[in-house]
Amino acid sequence: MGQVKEQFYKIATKSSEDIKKLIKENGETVIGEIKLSQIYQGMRGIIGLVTETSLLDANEGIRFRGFSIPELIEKLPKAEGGSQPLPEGLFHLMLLGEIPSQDDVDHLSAVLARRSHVPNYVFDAIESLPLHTHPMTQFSIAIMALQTESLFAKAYNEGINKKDYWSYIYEDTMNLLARLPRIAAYIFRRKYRNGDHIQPNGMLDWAANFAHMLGFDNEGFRELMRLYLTIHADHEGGNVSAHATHLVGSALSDPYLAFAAGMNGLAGPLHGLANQEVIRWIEDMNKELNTNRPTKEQIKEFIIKTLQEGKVVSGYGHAVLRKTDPRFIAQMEFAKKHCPDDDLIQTVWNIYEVAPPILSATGKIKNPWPNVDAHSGSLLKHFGLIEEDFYTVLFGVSRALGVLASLCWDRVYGFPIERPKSITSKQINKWLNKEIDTLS
Ligand code: HAX
Repeated sequence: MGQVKEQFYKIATKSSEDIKKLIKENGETVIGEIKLSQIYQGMRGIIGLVTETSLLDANEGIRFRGFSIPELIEKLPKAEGGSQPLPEGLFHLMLLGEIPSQDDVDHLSAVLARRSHVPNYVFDAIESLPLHTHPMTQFSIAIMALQTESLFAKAYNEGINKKDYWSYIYEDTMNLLARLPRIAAYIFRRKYRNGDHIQPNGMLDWAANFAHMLGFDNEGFRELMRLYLTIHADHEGGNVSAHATHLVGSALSDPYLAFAAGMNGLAGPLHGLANQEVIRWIEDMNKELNTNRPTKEQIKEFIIKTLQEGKVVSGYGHAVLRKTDPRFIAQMEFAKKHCPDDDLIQTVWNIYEVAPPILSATGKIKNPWPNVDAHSGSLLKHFGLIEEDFYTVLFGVSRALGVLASLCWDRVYGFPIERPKSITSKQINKWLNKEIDTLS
């Protein structure tokens, strides 16, 4: 057994025993009430999941195993000469619950580099798609093509004890994490660089190697990738990509099937695709106004027009957060250091000044503040990754760290198949009219 796997097993087994005891002693404790409006409105605020890797506070933002984004930036190991955290370190933290040492992270980088080989038939599957296929669709299909590699599916097929599920899920997790950057980079180079592919460099860390395979070898872009792949990794368990991965995994679908489901959710414009939509929205505004730096007054008018047309202002709002997303702030700090005078970045900051009061004034938008997607595209554009259709794939590579770490925990805990109860409106009306006693 590898050193990370052995450590995980030790920590997870102990935690698993604690959970069994907790359920035995407190399983009947009531933790909340559910209002009728909540089941019609996206289950907001209903606590229905356990996710160990991170916790989202509406006013404070995300904490990964108790650490905020600024704390991660300070405490996680860095690349030599770099100032951004290595995302492998965050994976270690989410999986094991402890801040890793530099050696731990170097070890993980080497493990991922060693496991990164992608079989040719995955590339053939990508090649069979029309070039105009959206990169997220290509990404999802490639993950599905790679599913033949699932050690969990193979072992399950041969017959394994349920106590050993976690071990194969762990192996699939590590293999998938190792291979995703290669797949994503292949899609990028195929679609936007005439199929001029770049071989991996096993001496680089996970993010730098990804940047290298995309075709960006400067240190600024590597640092951006390290930050980007860290801050997009996890956002507790209820968001669509995390929840879909967890839900599909609960049927004992292997990590490839489960993660592909998560990616199909991430590809929606109200979730991960918002990073693409933000840039398109700004470019539409610039085109209409024939400028690269719209004034605050012009931005204001364009936001009002967007709302009047019944569209969303992408990059703003959140189902849980009720303040500026700390992931937005982390990117803003990065931009202040590296590219404060960039026209697009200045526009993103101007939108941040004018949008919240307008969104608040609608009286219905619960969170008028920017989320992670409001800033990410402008930084990528600055460093030369200008193809916004690809941005959600970058998000997906990062999101794998959190949702797959969680999947390992799901199987150690032996969580059952997820199956909440649903109800019809007819049944609800009967219950409200006292024609029936209970809602079941
Ligand atoms: N622009 C316009 N209208 C918005 C809005 C926005 N940015 N945010 C919310 N609203 C609207 C909702 O559509 C809803 O309208 P209706 O009552 O007419 O249906 C109303 O305000 C109340 O919504 P809410 O309770 O404040 O927000 P929800 O929890 O329903 O939705 C969303 C949260 C993130 C989906 C929403 O804020 C939104 O659509 N934002 C724009 C898209 C976006 O940036 N998505 C990325 C979110 C972060 C993320 O997951 N990243 O991957």
